Amino acid sequence: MTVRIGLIGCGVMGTDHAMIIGQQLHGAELAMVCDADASRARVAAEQAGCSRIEGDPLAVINAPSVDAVLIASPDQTHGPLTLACLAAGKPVLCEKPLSQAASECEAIVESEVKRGRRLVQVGFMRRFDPSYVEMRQAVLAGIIGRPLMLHCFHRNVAAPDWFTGQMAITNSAPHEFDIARFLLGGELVAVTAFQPALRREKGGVAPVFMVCETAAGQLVNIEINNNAGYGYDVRGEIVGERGAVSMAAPAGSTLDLHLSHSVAYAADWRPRFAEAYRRQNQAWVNGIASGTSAGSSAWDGLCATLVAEAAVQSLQTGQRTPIRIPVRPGLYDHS
Ligand code: ISE
Repeated sequence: MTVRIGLIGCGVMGTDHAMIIGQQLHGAELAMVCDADASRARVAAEQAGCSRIEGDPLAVINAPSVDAVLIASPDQTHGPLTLACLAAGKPVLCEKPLSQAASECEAIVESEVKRGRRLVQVGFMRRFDPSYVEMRQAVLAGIIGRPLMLHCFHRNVAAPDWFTGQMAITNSAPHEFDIARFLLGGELVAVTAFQPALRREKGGVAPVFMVCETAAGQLVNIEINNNAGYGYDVRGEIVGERGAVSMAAPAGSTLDLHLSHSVAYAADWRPRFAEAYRRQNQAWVNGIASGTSAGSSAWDGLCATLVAEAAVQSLQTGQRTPIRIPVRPGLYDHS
């Protein structure tokens, strides 16, 4: 079976997904591409040998020639388009976040529970990153003892001037919210968010620093720094009662020159997590072909958005803010 994929959104991530589908996946093809800008759609489609361009996302979702949908359009469209995929009975891989509003995530969960099977995978690709997988395996094997703390850095080179601390939480930080749940195997139940003072002339968004507490009494600190300046740098370390396990970022080479030894940073998340995206998308396609599901579910998407909403509230109030996670439906017990 070749899974015929409809792609919605041809910005930075959509274009990258088109390349992955066309050049790296087995058992899938790009059947239709949609973007409001037809020229962007054509560029993305050409990377995958696709000739079907569409301007209406619902036409893609409901097309008989499309078996599954990949949503890579702007964040605020993710919820409604995912609901439209469920209404059409089509498997969907939705880029993170599932929605910026927990209420939309809840509607998606409710729709899936009524249907009685998972159709939604959320694009938290770090669960497929080899380094994070090894860290999770170390926790499951008990190698470092009971995990006590998780330290997370998430640094981008630069963000546009309109990028805000709230966006750092709702757009960038969901990766850490989801990977913390994946690595520690539990829920986040409270969050306190801070920002350091920047020199006025510096401009741009200041880093956001969060301390999350888990239901098991562990601590997770998360630095989101969208204007780090030096490189795309994501790090993680789990500290246990007997040891620690840290992420090892992939490096193609090291350079020895002028009395220095160096490793280059990626410019952004696409090269840094290229293998994670490939594995995530291949797992999605394999799941569709075999009638199973993979990766982060709509429930995981809801939990990440609930954490984000609480973190935004904490940043606004300066208070420690509880995260109210509802009872998980049985549909998601083993996903
Ligand atoms: C972007 O959407 C991503 O998913 C990247 O992983 C993250 O580093 C970046 O900050 C987000 O804007």
